[in-house]
Amino acid sequence: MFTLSPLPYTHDALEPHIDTLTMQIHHGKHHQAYVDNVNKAIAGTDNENKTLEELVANAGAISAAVRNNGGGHWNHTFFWESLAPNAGGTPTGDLATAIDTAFGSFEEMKNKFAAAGATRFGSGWAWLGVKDGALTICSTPNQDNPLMDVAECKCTPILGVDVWEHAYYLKYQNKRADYLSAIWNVVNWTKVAERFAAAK
Ligand code: MN3
Repeated sequence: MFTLSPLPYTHDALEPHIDTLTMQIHHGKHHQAYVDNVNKAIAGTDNENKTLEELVANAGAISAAVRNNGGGHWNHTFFWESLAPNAGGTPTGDLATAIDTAFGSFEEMKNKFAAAGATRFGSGWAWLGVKDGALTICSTPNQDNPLMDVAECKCTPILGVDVWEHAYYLKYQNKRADYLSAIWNVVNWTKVAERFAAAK
């Protein structure tokens, strides 16, 4: 059975960019619910002993409950680790070079990522990932991600940002673009660079 890991920082650590109450509800209630519901979905089935990565990779073939809640558990775990206090800034090294190669500049990458998040109708995620050795940007609906068999876009994600209203509504209300602009202040580029090195 899966359990909810503590956040890798305190609930108020991402202030003022992501507010404390949002972090408390998002991690303690929303993420906890995905964990509880994926556990319910696999209890007593052949999928009970599969890893989360195995469930996600086969989510479409298994069930809607595993797709939504296994995806939700994987995505949120990935999201918390993608962020950090005293983070942001600009990527360096091989990642910075790959961003320039794929998008022209860091600013253009941010614009394209924000557009992917802003144009996702309803709920979903924006992703920066590696495909065929190069960086790519896309978005997925609901709790899908680019590792799923049913993914709208396939890649190895290195950064994922939640664009569900529950991720930003208390502070940003309907202004998803403002949230997507503020998020760059708390992106953990050290972590993203580690994932890039592993993926390429
Ligand atoms: Mn969420």
